[in-house]
Amino acid sequence: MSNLESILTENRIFPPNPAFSARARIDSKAAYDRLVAEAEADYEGFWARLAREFVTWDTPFSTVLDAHRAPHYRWFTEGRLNASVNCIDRHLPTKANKIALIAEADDGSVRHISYQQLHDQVAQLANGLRSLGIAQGDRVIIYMPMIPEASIAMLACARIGAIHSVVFGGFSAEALRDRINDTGARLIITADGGMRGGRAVPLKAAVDKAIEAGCPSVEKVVVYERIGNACLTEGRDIAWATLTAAQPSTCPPVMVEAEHPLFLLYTSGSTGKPKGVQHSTGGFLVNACMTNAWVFDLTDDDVYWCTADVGWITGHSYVTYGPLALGVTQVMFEGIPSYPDGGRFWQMIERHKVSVFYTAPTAIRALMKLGDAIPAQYDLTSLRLLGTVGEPINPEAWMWYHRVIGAERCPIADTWWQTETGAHMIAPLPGAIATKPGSCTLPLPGIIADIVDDEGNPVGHNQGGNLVIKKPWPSMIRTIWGDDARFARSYFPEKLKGYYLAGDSARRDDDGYFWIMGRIDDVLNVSGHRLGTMEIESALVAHPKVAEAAVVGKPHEIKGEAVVAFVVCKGERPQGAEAEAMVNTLRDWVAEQIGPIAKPDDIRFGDNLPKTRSGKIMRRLLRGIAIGELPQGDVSTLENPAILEQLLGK
Ligand code: 7RM
Repeated sequence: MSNLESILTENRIFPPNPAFSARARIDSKAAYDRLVAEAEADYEGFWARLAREFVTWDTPFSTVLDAHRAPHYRWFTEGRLNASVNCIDRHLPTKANKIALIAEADDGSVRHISYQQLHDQVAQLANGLRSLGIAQGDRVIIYMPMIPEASIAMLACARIGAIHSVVFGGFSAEALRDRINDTGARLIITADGGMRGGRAVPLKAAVDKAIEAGCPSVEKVVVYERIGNACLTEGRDIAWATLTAAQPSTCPPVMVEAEHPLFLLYTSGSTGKPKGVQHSTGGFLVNACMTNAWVFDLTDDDVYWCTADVGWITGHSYVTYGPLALGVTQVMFEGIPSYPDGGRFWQMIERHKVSVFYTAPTAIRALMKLGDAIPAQYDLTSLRLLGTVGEPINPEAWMWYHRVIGAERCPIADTWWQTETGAHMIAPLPGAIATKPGSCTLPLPGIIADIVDDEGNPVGHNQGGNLVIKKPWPSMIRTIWGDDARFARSYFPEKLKGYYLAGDSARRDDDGYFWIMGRIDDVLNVSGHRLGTMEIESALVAHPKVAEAAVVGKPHEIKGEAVVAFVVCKGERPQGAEAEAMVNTLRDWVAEQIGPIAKPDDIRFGDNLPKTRSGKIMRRLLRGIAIGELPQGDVSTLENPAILEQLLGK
């Protein structure tokens, strides 16, 4: 890994906007440096201070970090708390009537829910769950559309100490069944359906199918009626409205230990069955609060909007738990960015006066492809900060986001983190850190990130290597549900000196800025040069006719691996002679942008790329297609399965 080469050069730099810094919590590079120094001088003291500042404890902790069972680290051991109290009850004395959720449905109708109303609804559902016999430690599957009741269900579980596992509403019955069975859930909370882009998503039908196929642990199903199509199975299903109707709107919270699992969230690895990532209550909340306060700089007057679904970790830390724990007003959106047209996001920002907006590079690129005229129709002056997450953002898309959406005024927080890390790890503090397009900048104070070779030794500046976190942090993964050995093997491999292995490759530039180069599994080896996929993709997307690109390797007799690029063009997909000409143009372009070594041997055009439901390109499938094989195995987590055939040319 130590000879992983970096070929991307990006020299633009954007200092913090002085107007932003003037009101930011962390307002200068010096303030950032002081926090880094504080954590360095007294690591446990630093985290203890933040844990007391951001989280309300019912019983204070005395131990900060317990490393006896490393890598199963424990944080804030004696502390007791309840996550729903932190997200709701503690705000009631001062802001009971403040709007917690502005929920816009697919059809544009809007509901406002105050913190008091949120409290009452969470309490009623929590009491309802109790009446069904659900108690501390029981697992509950949540399979819901992006409506307030999804967050309410999560918070109701947290209130009684039940462990929730949210399954994204776009997953199939099979994917759902696997997750139900791995958790051994006693209860499922779902809706009759959800609405996305004018079409109903039949959630309850998928639950029925999953249970029919065999989910022996499931006793009850709670069904929220969203689309007026609830079909209840006698003795097993109960309507949400029926369950909650007669319940009191107060519910004494269960004060759990800091290490009590708040939730499990499944994430698919490159091989093997999905991993149930287990998060704690105390440590998770500390980092969720701290990053919403520092990276998004959320304050009482903000209207915050994270477009992620609650089925992803981003929806846990940056929709349900973090923003509510800080007591802010947030927008929650059921639909999709392209419905009724590609102006939906910008229209919603104007309508709700959104000030902090957080979305994924895949959405930014898709909207960029539609041109500048659409966002220009809306008043986006309420925005003060933009964020991205999920993938490396190519400089081209970064610049568009900065110029067209942020009017060159809003800082961009490119946030690197993972399901396993629970919260942002490397991201700019926008009032303090200058940004560079395509870099997630510097580790947050208290996060000891580095880039090392396969033996755990630091590599030099501008050399690619393994991204690691050298010390435990509060919101880190605790284990893989039911598989401690896989947890240790995957994230703390012996040769790496006890560091947490993120599985990403990255480099640091001369200023110490981190540049993510892609997943380690995706690294190419062309004639002995190890190249990250991200840089070649970035060069391709910089061409004015290219909307999206994915790069993989395929075996090559002489070079070891050859570069294969899958490209989506702006406008129509080129065919015949036009495609041939475009192939030559792009090969020359890449050679010119980064050098002949990265020149694709093979370029294929598609209308789209195979992506996970959260928008990540599935390079594993593309590697199969590159050698002419229709991928075998589970493709149910794929957003658009039909694209595989097109890319294969079948
Ligand atoms: C939050 C989330 C994690 C993987 C991670 C990276 C990639 C996420 C960025 C990024 C470059 C970013 N959790 N990734 N954010 N790569 N820059 N800002 O996405 O568990 O679903 O995925 O996503 O490869 O390891 S996740």
